[in-house]
Amino acid sequence: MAGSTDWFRDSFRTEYEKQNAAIGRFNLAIFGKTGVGKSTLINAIFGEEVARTGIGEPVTRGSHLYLDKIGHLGIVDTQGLEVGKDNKAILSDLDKAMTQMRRLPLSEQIHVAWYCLRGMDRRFEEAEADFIRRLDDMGLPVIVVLTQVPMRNGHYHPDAVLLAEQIIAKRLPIVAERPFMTYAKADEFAGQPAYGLKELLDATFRVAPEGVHGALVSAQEIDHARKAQEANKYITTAAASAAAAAATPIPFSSAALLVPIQLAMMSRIAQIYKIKFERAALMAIASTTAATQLGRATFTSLIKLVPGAGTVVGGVIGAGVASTFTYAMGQAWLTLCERVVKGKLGTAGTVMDNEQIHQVFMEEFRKRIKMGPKALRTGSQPDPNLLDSRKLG
Ligand SMILES: Nc1nc2c(ncn2[C@@H]2O[C@H](COP(=O)(O)OP(=O)(O)O)[C@@H](O)[C@H]2O)c(=O)[nH]1
Ligand SMILES: [Mg+2]
Repeated sequence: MAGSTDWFRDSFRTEYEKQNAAIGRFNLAIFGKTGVGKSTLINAIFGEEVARTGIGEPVTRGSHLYLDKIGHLGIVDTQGLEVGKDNKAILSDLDKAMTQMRRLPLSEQIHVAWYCLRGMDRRFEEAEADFIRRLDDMGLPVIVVLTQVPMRNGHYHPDAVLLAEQIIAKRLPIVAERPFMTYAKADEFAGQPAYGLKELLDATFRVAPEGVHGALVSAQEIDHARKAQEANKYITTAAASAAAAAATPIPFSSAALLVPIQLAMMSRIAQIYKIKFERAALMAIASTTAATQLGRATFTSLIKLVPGAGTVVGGVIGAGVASTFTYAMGQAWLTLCERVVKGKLGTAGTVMDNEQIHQVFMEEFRKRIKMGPKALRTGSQPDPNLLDSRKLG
């Protein structure tokens, strides 16, 4: 039945859009001369897609600063102005932009600045120190990044160490009071692996406002543990919401009331893993629809698999079942998203891939409902028994 799939897609889209807005955007300003490796660095941390997009739009009318929005990431870059040559113009444009942005929501402001220098390049000039001090004056946390620094046997190239020492000696208002050494793209010929990216990302997290951490978790592609942690946070929230919904004094007789909660959770997780709507929708349909029932969404009927669900009189769901059901859905979906992103599963859409997606999802789902409330009680999961007794009381 095409109808039920359409209904599913529409509901999923609504939740996906809501979550998209809720996650917001992390905006990074990046400075450094042409060729130091800014684009390479951005690509290494935020993915290839960033490079393929356009130059963005001026942050304010007539500004030489451009904001390029790529999902939950915003990159503020200079266009037609060169750091070093045009510092005055850049800082004046930035000052104007920062003042205007102060009145906007957090996601529309600039949160962190990376000031990039090639580790092997040259001396650190006083003009650069001034530039950095001005960024700090404007309220921007500044991270100094030394790019393309060769490293061997745990030692950085001595030229880069000298440069770093020069910078440290200036006692600038920079994050960690020192530059971050990086090599963004492995050089196979030189046998130089990439390094320093995780440290740079961690430092960025430390100084980025709490309110955009979720956006930064989604935007970055190198720290999967952070993604899983963020996803688990939302599964916990959704399981608690489901339990609360089931525990309200007005009894309901359908699992359908849990659907918006679960769709919100699934869209949130999909976006944490940068899975676009079209793909996520295909995955969700394939997950919850058996190939043998082509086109017939079984999203709500999965609840019958939860122990205890079948015995409830009149189909009224208890808080424990609602919570276990949602928790299992979330964990199965998380596993699926992780595998898809790591390229361990094909793309949804073909019969073969749909079958595989369905199998992975169901296997994980069954595993989680068996662990059920017991798994929920340990750790920080909501206690379904507690919520159950609240319902009875
Ligand atoms: N192997 C390697 N090449 C790099 C690295 N960083 C930059 N490059 C190269 O240096 C050149 C300039 O880098 P790019 O990122 O375009 O500099 P941008 O002008 O600051 O954006 C390109 O050819 C990059 O491939 C790096 O970490 N490793
Ligand atoms: Mg570039």
